[in-house]
Amino acid sequence: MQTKTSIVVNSDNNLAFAVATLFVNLLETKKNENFLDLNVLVTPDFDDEYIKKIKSIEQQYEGQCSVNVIKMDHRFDNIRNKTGYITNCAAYRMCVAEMFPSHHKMLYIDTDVVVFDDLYELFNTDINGYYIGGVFSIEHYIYRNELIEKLSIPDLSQYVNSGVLLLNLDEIRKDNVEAKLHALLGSYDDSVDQHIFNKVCYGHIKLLPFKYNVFQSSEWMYESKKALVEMTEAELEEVIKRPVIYHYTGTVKPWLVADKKYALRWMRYYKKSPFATEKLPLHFMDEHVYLMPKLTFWQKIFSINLISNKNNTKSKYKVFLLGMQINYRKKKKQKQQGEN
Ligand SMILES: [Mn+2]
Repeated sequence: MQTKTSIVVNSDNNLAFAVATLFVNLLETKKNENFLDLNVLVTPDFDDEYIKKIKSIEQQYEGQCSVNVIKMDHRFDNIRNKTGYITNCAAYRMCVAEMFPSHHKMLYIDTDVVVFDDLYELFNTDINGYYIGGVFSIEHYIYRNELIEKLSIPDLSQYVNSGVLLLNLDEIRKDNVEAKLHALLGSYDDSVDQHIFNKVCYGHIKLLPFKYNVFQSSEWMYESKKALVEMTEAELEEVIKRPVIYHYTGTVKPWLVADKKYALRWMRYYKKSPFATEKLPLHFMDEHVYLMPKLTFWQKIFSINLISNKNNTKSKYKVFLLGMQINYRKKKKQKQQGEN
């Protein structure tokens, strides 16, 4: 049976390569019978060359997907945004019902993710009676008292991360939810869209399994098992061993830091994307850093490094044990030969 999954992302010029990488990632991990309806809402100044490149994925994976790039108008250019790291186009996910009038349902995904499995099961989740589906943000639970007050909501039991949102567009249209979301833009210094979604949609949010949005910034909670306060052992195991969407929440992205978890997997999809021949626009990714082999256990304990001086005229070996340099040279003979 053929299935169809509708996905929407957003982007400005800086992250065009990440859109293409995500689309390739989705196409490489999808089941054969699942057709992908891929859409991206972009800033009004989005480069035409980038549009061509992103559209070319349709030919690259012929018959498996459709790719639409839609330019937004200027209405969000000047919204108040004090976050410093979230861009204004984050607000575009508040326009999906408006921009796709013939769709009933859509899956919004951030571009700072790595996807490990077909997403039809997630897309097909029953969200009748809800505006949105999302994954509970365990790290926000730490600030629950502050947040409950700030957002004036009864509790934080359904506070979701807005990087993966299953949007019930029929329900959103029926209650004019997008106008309510827009009205609150600029209200919070530490968030562009996430607080607003959680405030406006409170009581209409369906919690989705944790594996659909595993947070990089919550790694410490998974590792220390503090996450068990909010999830079961089985859910935690799924998050660690079988994530479906791994999300680089925070400022560290796989195109910036090569040794981050799953960053090489991200790089593999980037290399298959139409942006592979370009230098990454942000220039933070040093090719040799990501090609550098991981040190083995024994290499970490014992290593011999060739050290050159500045002008490369002299080089010598240094031996390290447990990261400390070992001085292996014999003591210099006291008598100075041939000097006098
Ligand atoms: Mn994100």
